[in-house]
Amino acid sequence: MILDTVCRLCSSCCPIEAEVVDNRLIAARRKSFLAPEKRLSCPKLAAAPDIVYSPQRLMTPLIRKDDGSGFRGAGWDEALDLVVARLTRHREETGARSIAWLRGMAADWGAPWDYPNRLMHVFGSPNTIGNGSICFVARDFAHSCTYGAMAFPEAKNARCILIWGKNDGNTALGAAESIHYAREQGAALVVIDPVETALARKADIWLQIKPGHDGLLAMAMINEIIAERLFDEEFVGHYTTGFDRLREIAARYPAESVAEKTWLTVDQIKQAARLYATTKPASIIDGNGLDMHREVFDTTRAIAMLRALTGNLDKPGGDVLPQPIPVRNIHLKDRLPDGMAPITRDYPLFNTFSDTWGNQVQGCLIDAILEESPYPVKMVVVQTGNPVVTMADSTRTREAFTKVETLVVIDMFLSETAKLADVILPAASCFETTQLNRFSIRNNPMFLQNAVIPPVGDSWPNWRIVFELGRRLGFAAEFPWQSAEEAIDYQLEPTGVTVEKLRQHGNGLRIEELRYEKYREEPFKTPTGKVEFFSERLAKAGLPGVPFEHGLIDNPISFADQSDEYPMLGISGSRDIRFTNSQFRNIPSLLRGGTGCVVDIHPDDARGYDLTEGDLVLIESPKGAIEMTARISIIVRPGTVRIAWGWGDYDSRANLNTLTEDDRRGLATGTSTMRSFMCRLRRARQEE
Ligand SMILES: Nc1nc2c(c(=O)[nH]1)N[C@H]1C(S)=C(S)[C@@H](COP(=O)(O)OP(=O)(O)OC[C@H]3O[C@@H](n4cnc5c(=O)[nH]c(N)nc54)[C@H](O)[C@@H]3O)O[C@H]1N2
Ligand SMILES: Nc1nc2c(c(=O)[nH]1)N[C@H]1C(S)=C(S)[C@@H](COP(=O)(O)OP(=O)(O)OC[C@H]3O[C@@H](n4cnc5c(=O)[nH]c(N)nc54)[C@H](O)[C@@H]3O)O[C@H]1N2
Ligand code: SF4
Ligand SMILES: [Mo]
Repeated sequence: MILDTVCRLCSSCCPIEAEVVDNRLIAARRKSFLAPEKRLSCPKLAAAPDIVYSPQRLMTPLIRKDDGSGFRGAGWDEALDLVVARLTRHREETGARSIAWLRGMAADWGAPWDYPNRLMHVFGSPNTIGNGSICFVARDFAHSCTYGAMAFPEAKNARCILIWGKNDGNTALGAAESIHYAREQGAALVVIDPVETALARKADIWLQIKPGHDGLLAMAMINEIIAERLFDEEFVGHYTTGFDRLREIAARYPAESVAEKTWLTVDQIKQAARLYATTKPASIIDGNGLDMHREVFDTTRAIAMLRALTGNLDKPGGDVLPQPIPVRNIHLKDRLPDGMAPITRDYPLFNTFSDTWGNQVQGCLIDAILEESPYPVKMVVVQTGNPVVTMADSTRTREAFTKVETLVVIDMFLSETAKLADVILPAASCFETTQLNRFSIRNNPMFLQNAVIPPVGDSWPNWRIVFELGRRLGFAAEFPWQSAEEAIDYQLEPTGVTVEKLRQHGNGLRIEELRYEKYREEPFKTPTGKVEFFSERLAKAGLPGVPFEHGLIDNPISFADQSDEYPMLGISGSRDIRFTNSQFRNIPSLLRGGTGCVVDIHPDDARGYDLTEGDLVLIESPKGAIEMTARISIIVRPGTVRIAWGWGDYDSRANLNTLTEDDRRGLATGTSTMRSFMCRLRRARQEE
């Protein structure tokens, strides 16, 4: 049997066809607009049966033994009753807000995120915390502050594509297919990346930027486009506000003064700006290479402004504004007691820019556990995340998850985080779960993530765990649903669509015609109804009204730059097409002997540090040290190393986040320095 669903083995959410025989997943294939011979195939999806039926899957709930020596198996009743008892006890002792629910990215960045929010709100805690400050949500906030929503690059129809800190060939295959297609139709390609990726090799212009300095480049490009009058006067005149302020601030960042700081040449910067501004339509694909820097918010605001300046916003082949699905908000946030602030209260605009995305600055959870600031957190439920490996400053994060009085982890595997838990609840995989994911509701058309096989072992889908906890806590009225379908239908009611109908439209259901240039009929969803080059709201909150109007927030010598003691810049990457973040190193068909757990070092640096290919290298930052095998390579510049990401579950000595810091955070989004940071190298020992 062939069934339609959406893959959630990574956040790309590819629509797929699953082949199922006797309720067993046999194989799965991505759908694509390209002819079969041109389609990109995904090794993770090819390994889906190995993942789903891995002997390491957690099959029953596990409870830590009384003497602390490992876990014992338990039934769901016992495990859930224990979780409810702990929730109740901590609420009695230190208040409901001392309980937090921490969400990772995998599998269910969707409507099911709404379920824990609903549960926590009726329970009385504002602390459902996502990881958006380091993933794309900080960027989404920047787009939203500028023109009211996150724009989607329509690269397939673009004549010029700027890929800025994104590596779609490894991380988003649908987008990569669009880029290849546009390229075949003759589109120009500019890639801005400190690493020579496969896309960089194909580019007309590749800007090998100094890591973390994209904001300066964006401001210099804005300046060039304004100074040379290459902007779209009609669009800027009618649909934007704050142009003069932007012109004034951008003039402080001419290419001539920015080139050296960004490791680029004046010509390169001007050429890229001109090519982008004069080739229409053009789209900008911005990515996670811009995230995880403290300046992410201003950098990606400046990039958002480039789209508007050039009039590429909401045009075919440009960057299109979404037509979101009007689902019901089921968060019940009004049930929280008045004035109860979340632990992320220092980031009020980021907490509230979206009606349903909620609180994102994960680091605040660590402060609350370790320093009881702004107030203590005593119990954490981790759902679909592996914070001990994926959050900044792993040493501090591990300390917090060791200290917290009760830790519950909902996962498919025994991750490094799960190993610290008091209770582990086994989760069903994305192929065993029907849900609305974010991808399916952020824009038309809608797709259903459909359970194509039953849950493996005695695992439960995330939704069922949350609903059942809700009922056991006395909230049967708020969680009346006995199935995912019932809950989704309730949420979809305002749209007139049902799960049944979505199942009949496995290739997507559009509930509104595709429209471009919507701003001609309706205002942008910003306070002024215009694209905001200057934001009054941000200025009132003490943030720069125009990006970088207060200069760079970092002083030159900080954790994010080279220093005498730590002369190298470490780059967190690459995302390997075989793995998602910390996942799948336990799948032998994907692991292939650990290949890929390497640090890329330029030959000049290798000579300087007396390192050769295959050496085990000690990489040190002011926060800690890790070990990784050297690969000598010219894909990085001298002075920078690229360190493989996500290997902390496989080998804790290779956990990149041992090197990163969370001491200083971006003012708007609480983002810490995890993408590029100071470090130094030393030979650990010669490999045999
Ligand atoms: N230094 C550095 N740090 C980073 C990054 C980086 O590039 N460099 N990337 C950052 C980014 S962008 C992100 S999004 C985060 C990711 O951070 P996390 O979300 O913590 O990362 P994952 O490794 O994807 O962990 C997901 C966990 O969810 C489990 N899981 C998978 N599917 C399901 C499911 O259906 N239900 C349940 N309950 N569990 C499931 C997996 O087994 C895994 O243990 O890491 C961030 N941290
Ligand atoms: N295979 C696979 N797919 C994934 C994931 C995965 O782990 N594996 N994770 C998923 C998640 S959670 C996310 S958020 C997305 C992320 O997917 P992407 O946005 O593609 O992120 P990365 O591949 O981490 O980094 C993109 C590029 O940014 C570059 N870069 C690094 N630092 C800088 C910088 O300072 N400036 C610029 N301009 N570029 C820089 C890197 O060299 C890299 O080529 O992928 C999702 N898809
Ligand atoms: S890129 Fe691969 S793992 Fe990610 S959603 Fe698509 S098919 Fe799944
Ligand atoms: Mo992410």
